[in-house]
Amino acid sequence: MTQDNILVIGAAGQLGTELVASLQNIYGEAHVLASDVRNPDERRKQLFPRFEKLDVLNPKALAEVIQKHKITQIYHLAAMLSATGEKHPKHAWQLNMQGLLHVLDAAIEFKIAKVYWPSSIAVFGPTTPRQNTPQHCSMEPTTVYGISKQAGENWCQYYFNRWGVDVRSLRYPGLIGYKSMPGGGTTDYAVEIYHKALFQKHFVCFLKEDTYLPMMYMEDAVRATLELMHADANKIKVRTSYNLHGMSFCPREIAASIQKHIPDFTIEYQPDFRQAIADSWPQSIDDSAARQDWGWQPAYDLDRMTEVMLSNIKAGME
Ligand code: AKB
Repeated sequence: MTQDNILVIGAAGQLGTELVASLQNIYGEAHVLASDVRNPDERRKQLFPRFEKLDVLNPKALAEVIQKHKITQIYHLAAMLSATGEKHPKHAWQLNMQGLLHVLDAAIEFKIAKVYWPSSIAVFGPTTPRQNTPQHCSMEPTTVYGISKQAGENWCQYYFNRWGVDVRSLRYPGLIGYKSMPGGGTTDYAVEIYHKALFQKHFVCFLKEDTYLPMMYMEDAVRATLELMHADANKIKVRTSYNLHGMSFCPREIAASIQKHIPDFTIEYQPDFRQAIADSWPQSIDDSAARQDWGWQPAYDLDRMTEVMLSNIKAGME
């Protein structure tokens, strides 16, 4: 059996930082190459013993990295998220779409065994059923991020059907972890709130108190990603992207969960342009296809996540 060599593109982001560590545990540090458009900061220098600076919009550079490191699997995570995408729509489209196409073309050219590419609940829109959103339903995304993810899902399916590229994907809900901060998303409040609760005991929320959104603790998200990637190819029936559910809560409920540990924590609401994005997204997700096809089962609920988030952020402060 040939040794797998994994390339993670966009490794310095919120998901990449955690996924790289899990991939290192499975494949060994020597076989996981982290890459990002920027050089790593001091902390990530320690986390990424093998690193290449790489702009996925440069297909020649991508080809060189793949050949130099004999890459057999690619996790392509680089993307501009929903809120930042609305400020730079053309650039978001270019990065999210062209980046994916470069990776899929490279997968054909260099016979990459497996590709992972994240999609998002942002593929859904106002005409989508908002409760228990089905795997297959109306999708009319309102953000450029959502449009790019929806188009990307169809490209993935097309490359699989036409050229047999084994590309797999999950529609992530908002991801919440303590190891790194997200950047430019609409669900980011649910990470920031824990830091503000511990450091300032007060949080100004950019969404209204009763805005329910699908969310997931990072450990569940990383496990889902690896379970999908390690499933037998014949079990993967969805070649666009799988719905994935962890939990569903609103700002008022996450604040109440934090108050169980920090009773004097307070929250106020000042909704901004991200409210309209959140209002266009589902409140909860039906992920029965993922459960049936490759056995998905989330482990964390809101209170368990709150405990882990607060204790780990606190430990980092000491
Ligand atoms: C965002 O808020 O843009 C992301 C997402 C739901 O994909 N976290």
